[in-house]
Amino acid sequence: MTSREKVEALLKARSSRTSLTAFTDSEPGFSIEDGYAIQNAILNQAIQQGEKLSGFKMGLTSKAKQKDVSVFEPIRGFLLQSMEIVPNGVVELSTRIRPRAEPEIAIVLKEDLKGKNVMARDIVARIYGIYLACEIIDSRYKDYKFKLPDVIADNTSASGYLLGNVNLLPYLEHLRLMGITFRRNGEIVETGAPAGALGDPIMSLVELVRSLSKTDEGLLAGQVVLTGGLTNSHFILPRDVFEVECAYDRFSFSVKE
Ligand code: OOG
Ligand code: MG
Repeated sequence: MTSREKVEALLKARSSRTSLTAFTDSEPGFSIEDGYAIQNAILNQAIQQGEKLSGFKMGLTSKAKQKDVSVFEPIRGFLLQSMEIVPNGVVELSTRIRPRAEPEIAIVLKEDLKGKNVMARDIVARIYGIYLACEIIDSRYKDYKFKLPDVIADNTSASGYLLGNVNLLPYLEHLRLMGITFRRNGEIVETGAPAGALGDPIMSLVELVRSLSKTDEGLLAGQVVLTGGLTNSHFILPRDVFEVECAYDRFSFSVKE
């Protein structure tokens, strides 16, 4: 399969809601670089169709997530404005294949930042906001079975995201060890802490900015960064209500057929 065919296959999987087998199954030489080239082609196509880039996501930054999909390296994807769902809003199943949800922390900078030697303090000096978040992922591969290059090509399974309304920046000092609960229909299904993401969600931004700098790109003020799932993700089913909560914020979403 050519790169173009892979792009088309991923887009078609999404629009027809039928999953693919991972490219690496039949093409063991398919590389991480090939994966990012496909992810970029998908982003460029979305931009050409009038979509707006709203930020980036880091994935597989926690042990819980890495074990779940048997991929042990952080990855980067992009977010589009159209993927954002308002807090306490509705997540639609009709445009997705087999979505799952995972609690995360999102960070927004107030100043642009780029550079391959960026440090945590460079991030901290530029934070505008820190938000409780939830990501909706939806692998375009059957049963979430993929290797690193495949999941990168599939924009790291990105499908949607919600951010809470409370800016947690005043509590930065307590962020790493601030407990988070994840409830499905009132029952706790996961508990976690922001430290789950590379020890500190700030380190996810360090990784992201360093990774963007390889192609001389950077993170822009106002862009949303999802720093990575803190717990296992959970399948979302019709009529489910999920809630994410921490000491200073909580929001929910309901799931519609
Ligand atoms: C890959 C996406 C990983 C995260 O936060 O770790 C991710 C997947 O689980 O399908 O979004
Ligand atoms: Mg995620």
